[in-house]
Amino acid sequence: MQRETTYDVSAIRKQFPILSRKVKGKNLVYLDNAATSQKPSSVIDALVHYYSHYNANIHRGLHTLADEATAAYEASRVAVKTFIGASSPDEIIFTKGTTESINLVAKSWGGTFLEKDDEIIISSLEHHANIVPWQMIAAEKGAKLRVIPMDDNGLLDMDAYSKMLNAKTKFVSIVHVSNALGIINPVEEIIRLAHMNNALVLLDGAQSSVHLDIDVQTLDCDFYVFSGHKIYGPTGVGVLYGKRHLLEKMPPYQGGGEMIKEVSFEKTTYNELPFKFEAGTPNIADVIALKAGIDFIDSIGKPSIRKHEEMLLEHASMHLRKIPGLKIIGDVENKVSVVSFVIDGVHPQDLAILLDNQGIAVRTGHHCAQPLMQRLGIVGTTRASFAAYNTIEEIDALVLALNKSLKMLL
Ligand code: 7TS
Repeated sequence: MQRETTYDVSAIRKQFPILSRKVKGKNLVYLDNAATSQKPSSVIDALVHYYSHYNANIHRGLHTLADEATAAYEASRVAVKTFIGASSPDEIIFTKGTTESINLVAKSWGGTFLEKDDEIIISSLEHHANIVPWQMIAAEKGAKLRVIPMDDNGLLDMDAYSKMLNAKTKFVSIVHVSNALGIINPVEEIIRLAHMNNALVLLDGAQSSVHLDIDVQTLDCDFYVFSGHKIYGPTGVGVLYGKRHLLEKMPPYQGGGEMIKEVSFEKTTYNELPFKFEAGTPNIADVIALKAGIDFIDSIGKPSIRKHEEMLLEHASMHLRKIPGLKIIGDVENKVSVVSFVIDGVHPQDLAILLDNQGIAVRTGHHCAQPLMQRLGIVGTTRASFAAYNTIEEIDALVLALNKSLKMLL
């Protein structure tokens, strides 16, 4: 039997309570998954179960509840390790999210190893979270931020990149998949060239972690970061993966409890990995529930989800292209299930309001990628992004609602 026939989208939808709600009297059509995915009952239940049955602080108390909470917290670390193919759970640091993970690396690694006139490379497609922390540390250290240019379709200029690499290049921080356009960057080649030049590479996996099979050891990236809330997990928890030998050389990001071995007023010795980077009481409940998000993905399998999402993307792109004046931005071969578009004479914000009135949730605006919008010469786009639970009927509802909205706007 073929995969498509075994993909039971209605059974998947039943696992997401929010999908049965109405918005403005209409069935919710949630197409803003690149901002945050919805949560299956298993994730919601994991939160409730933790608070109802074994809420305790971890790694500290010698009592049953603390032992259970510690075991569940550490089980989540092991699940993340497997999810991205790291070699050890010690290389998995829990943070608040992608933003905090990038800030941690910029401050801790950059603060220690960057010197005046060193160069950091990012790309034209970055989310602000992978621009601002590097600008901050570059200003502090007198280092320089360089940007890989792209063509009008959003494809990076790899020739320009290879020419940019030089003896001063210390770090390359690149978005794996663009949040605004869905384009998958050629990160294997970016990493290979950076390493030939002795520069380290961080991959911003906020968008890739949910769609693509990730094996950090095969990719050979030095750091990989992502957010739990975009992979069907809760908000407030994210991940920093780093190669052990790099994390070992980096100083702690914050000081406090848990990250120490021994403290006196004269001197503190730091704890081992990963605890060195997890100062204070962490976000125990959300870390535990993150495992349920990963288990949800594993229960279907990323390749099956990807195939379903590709079918949705193809269907959406085909029908959107037929709308007069509509242009898909980043309409390239190698992308995930995100479709970003502009329509002649229509402001994305006006469109979003009309779509919301019809129960359809999409994202409009600059998508926290203002330099990308400037490069494209647009104020923003309308972005529909698809997840495991979306259906062909929802895409058709989007297309119908778009045509209806355009009649009112034009
Ligand atoms: N990097 C990328 C590529 C992202 O897509 C996002 C969030 C972040 C970093 C920041 O993640 P956070 O969890 O720390 O906030 N992207 C989006 C988006 O596209 N719409 O809303 C949030």
